[in-house]
Amino acid sequence: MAAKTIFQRIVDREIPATIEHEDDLCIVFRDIEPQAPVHLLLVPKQPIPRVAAATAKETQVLGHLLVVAGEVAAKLGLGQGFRLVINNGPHACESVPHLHVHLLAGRQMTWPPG
Ligand code: DGP
Repeated sequence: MAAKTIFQRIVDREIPATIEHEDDLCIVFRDIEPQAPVHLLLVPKQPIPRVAAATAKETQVLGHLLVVAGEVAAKLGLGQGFRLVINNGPHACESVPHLHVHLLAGRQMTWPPG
């Protein structure tokens, strides 16, 4: 069996994290290296490695992550806006091979991203 990712270990409560939301399909916690005043990671409990590895079977959980992003943003009062990012592969600086959505907020973002 493949080794657990660091995010699977957070899901399984083997390592601590500041959790903002949890349900049957996903967990949302604070990023350990925040790039904005609010930086959350939305992680499916099912360990899909990355978007490029997702299949139609994962459609529900992937859509669920976006719905939860909006709900958590509302709960945290992020009415000024937020940015969602998914890094896929080396050119995008993916570092944890367990699909996750970054939610960044609390400052003015710039475009294009780096
Ligand atoms: P990415 O580069 O898209 O794969 O993002 C991985 C993110 O995960 C990065 O912003 C730092 C964060 N991270 C890595 N290890 C941990 C950890 O142990 N706890 C938390 N909360 N975040 C982590």
